[in-house]
Amino acid sequence: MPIDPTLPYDDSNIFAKILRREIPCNAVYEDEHALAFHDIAPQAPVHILVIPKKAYVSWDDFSANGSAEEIAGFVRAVGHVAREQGLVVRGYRLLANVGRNGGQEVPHLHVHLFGGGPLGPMLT
Ligand code: DGP
Repeated sequence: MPIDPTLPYDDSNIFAKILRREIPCNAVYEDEHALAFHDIAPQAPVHILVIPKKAYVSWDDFSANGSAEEIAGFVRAVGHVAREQGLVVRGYRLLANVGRNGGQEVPHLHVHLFGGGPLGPMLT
């Protein structure tokens, strides 16, 4: 069920639990700003989710309320993961679903990183 992005942050969401290490994830990268891990239901040969360490509901929340340092650190982390995964030469796709029309299911900002092969017109 897509989320209502106007609701306050709910720290019982699944990615908050992953950040608190209450449930496991298959992590590929972590730094002070971001955690990256494999999507549980991959839609491409490489399908990684990159999430900020701090509590932001969505891209809208993060872009409005994140500090310049957090935003820069997060954007750099996404690029770093793509390079580390060897996706740059053949290319990749980034996607952030926001709210109901965007189809966002988990109310903690996440950027989908797709790659590893030709991608169809739409994913997730
Ligand atoms: P979105 O529709 O943009 O909110 O995508 C949520 C994604 O999160 C979806 O591709 C599946 C993934 N996902 C949901 N629960 C878990 C989980 O417990 N672990 C991992 N690794 N991914 C999850």
